[in-house]
Amino acid sequence: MKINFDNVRLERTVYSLEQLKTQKIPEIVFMGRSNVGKSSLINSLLNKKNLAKVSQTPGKTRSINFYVVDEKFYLVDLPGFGYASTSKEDSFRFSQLIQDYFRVSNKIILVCHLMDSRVPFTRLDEIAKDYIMNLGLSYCILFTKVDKLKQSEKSKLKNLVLNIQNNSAYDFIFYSAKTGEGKNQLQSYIIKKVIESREKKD
Ligand SMILES: Nc1nc2c(ncn2[C@@H]2O[C@H](COP(=O)(O)OP(=O)(O)O)[C@@H](O)[C@H]2O)c(=O)[nH]1
Ligand SMILES: [Mg+2]
Repeated sequence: MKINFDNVRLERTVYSLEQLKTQKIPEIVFMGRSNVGKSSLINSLLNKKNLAKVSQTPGKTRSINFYVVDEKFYLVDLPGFGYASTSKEDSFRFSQLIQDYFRVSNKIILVCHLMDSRVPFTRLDEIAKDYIMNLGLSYCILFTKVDKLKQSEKSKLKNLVLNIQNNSAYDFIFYSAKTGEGKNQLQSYIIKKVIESREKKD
């Protein structure tokens, strides 16, 4: 199967539970802390300049954006979590909308958790990761802005992940929206997941 990642349209922007619909094609979710590089990664993956807005003011987006990619899957762009000048880290939880989304949707085939390569596994990331794990969803980590890491730092991060994976192994990909590193790998990975989901259905 081929997927033309260039062929993409924003189908819906959702602000509340009432606007959520059950989907006919699989959904792949992108989530991460604000400023982690999510918009940049989405633009890079889909070969677009400004499909997802790259903003200088983190935490502004409160909606969920549903992009249809080549009519084969939804790329679901969740609001960045964890940014609120008033909230303490420990009181973090996903916004009501995000929780509603995970409760209502039954078409999620993969959750991509974006983490900043330079500051991965923050407390917020751990909480978000546990949340997804508890839902039993297929999960992977996209380490963003990897162009900012030295080779030695990259190896260190790789070893760290391999060490903490223990019995719940998950995939991870190093990505740079700046250099395009990881783009082909992520596209192939997504294609694999979409194919697997189709096979399961039959
Ligand atoms: N060097 C580098 N900078 C990046 C990369 N991805 C994003 N950035 C920068 O990080 C900042 C936040 O990016 P953005 O995509 O808006 O993050 P979002 O808030 O998670 O959507 C911007 O200044 C981007 O230019 C990357 O791969 N490499
Ligand atoms: Mg963004």
